[in-house]
Amino acid sequence: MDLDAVTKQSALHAKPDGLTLQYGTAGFRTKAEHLDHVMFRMGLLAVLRSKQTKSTIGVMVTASHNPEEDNGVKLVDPLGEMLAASWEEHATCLANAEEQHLPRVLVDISEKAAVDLHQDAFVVIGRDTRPSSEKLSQSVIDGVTVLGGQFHDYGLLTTPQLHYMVFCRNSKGQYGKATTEGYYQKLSSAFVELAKQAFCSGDDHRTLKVDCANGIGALKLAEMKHYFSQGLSVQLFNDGTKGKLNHLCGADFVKSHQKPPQGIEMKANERCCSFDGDADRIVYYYHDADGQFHLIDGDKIATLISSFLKELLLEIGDGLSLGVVQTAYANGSSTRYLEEVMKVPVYCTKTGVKHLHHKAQEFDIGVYFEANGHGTVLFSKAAETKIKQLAKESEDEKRKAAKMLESVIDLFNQTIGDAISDMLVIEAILALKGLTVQQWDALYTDLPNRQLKVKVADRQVISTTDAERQVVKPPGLQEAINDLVKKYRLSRAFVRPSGTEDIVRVYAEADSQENTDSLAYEVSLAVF
Ligand code: NG1
Ligand code: ZN
Repeated sequence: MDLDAVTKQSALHAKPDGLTLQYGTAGFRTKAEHLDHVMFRMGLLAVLRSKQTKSTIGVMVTASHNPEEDNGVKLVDPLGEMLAASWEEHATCLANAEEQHLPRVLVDISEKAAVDLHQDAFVVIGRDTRPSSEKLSQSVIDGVTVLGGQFHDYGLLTTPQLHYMVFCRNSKGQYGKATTEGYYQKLSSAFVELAKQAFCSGDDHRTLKVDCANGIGALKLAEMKHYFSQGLSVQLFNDGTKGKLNHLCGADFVKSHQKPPQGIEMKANERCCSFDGDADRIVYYYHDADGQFHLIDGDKIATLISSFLKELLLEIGDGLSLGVVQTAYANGSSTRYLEEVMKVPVYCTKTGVKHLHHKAQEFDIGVYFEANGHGTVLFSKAAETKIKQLAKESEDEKRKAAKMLESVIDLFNQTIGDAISDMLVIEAILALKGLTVQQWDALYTDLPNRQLKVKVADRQVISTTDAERQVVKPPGLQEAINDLVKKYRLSRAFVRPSGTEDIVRVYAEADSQENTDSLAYEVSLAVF
């Protein structure tokens, strides 16, 4: 490690005095103008992580659904998953080290993590469409090169595309080709294969309106749509040519305001969906004939997918286990439906996909979704092998189901939630099952729910347990919440500090929207 060179380069990416940031739920996120030093240092860290794991590491420059002025960065581990928790601590130490301590912190991390400094390093970089992203990703590259790392800059990519690239490179091509072309081909051929079977059963050609949040999803979907046009035509809205990123549009806006995005023309009963700013989340929705808006969120997506998978698993009859993973934000009706009607085991983890992802890995087939539309399905190696074998050897219905599952495995981005991949999965399932968006929506009725944000002096004074459903500190707060919840029917409420914004989030459910809103408001007063 040439520490003198690091010190020299770092002076060009100097840390503002006194600024401290934390590697949170989705890496570092704050105003773009405060992030130059963080980007440079994450370039350094990616090289160390690459040397330690002897694998390609990814660095994604994005702030997802945050306003356009923000930015962020996260590292992607060898299998395309989120950075290991122990390295999140290293990331926080490195980002917050004052200039003069930087060399010592680098040496400390290398020693603590037993990094072999003679090992080669390779880092791949992607970025979203924010105006600040190009310059910030150049700072990442400066960090990589000053430590002698090799790199490939993919330029503009969706977050899940970068995760895909990392896994492809480390699985030596087994997962797919590490190019956007490879990604488009892998997903599209799996989709077209499934769509063909739906057309056999008489479904017409499908169309879908997509709100792209004025983000990267628009560029990538525009490139990709020709690959799967045999099975689906997509019409893009909020494609970034006019509006501002995530402003009054996108999955986060639709989910949190429970209303349609601006900039999309919706006709009654027409299926529409929204991506978020880096295209790793998706929600569906429609207007009914009375003009009422219906949101189909991550919970209903998980329900559709798991009921489809469960049917196929029954068909192949091979005893493979299926589990669904949610967070405390999952609507109570979805949990009840999955457990009581579908008889599928459901687990609750802390917020943040890394927690859901790890839990989902415990099953042969693990379905995980956050209510906000971030999720995917993981297939264990054993399940994949079994399914492939049945697709070759078994007969008739069993073989058909196994072949369908084989395509489904290819269609999911198994590294992380992916709006494009999830959209194609959903479209394929709806076509195969001959379901309209209304029929899908009618699987169960959401309990009225409300999310509020509360600004407090220090959000970290709140700590939680039981997958964030119970407050431990400050004392008395949980008792106060319990008392408020008791006042309403079918009610539930919890609070937790956000990992991506400087706020405390309040969530409430109850029997009517009016009661839910009162409960959420009363709980937010208790938080002050
Ligand atoms: P925080 O800010 O920690 O609640 C939000 C989302 C998460 C996850 C991350 C990363 C909610 C309630 N929280 O985290 O689910 O998606 O952003 O983008 O939607
Ligand atoms: Zn996102």
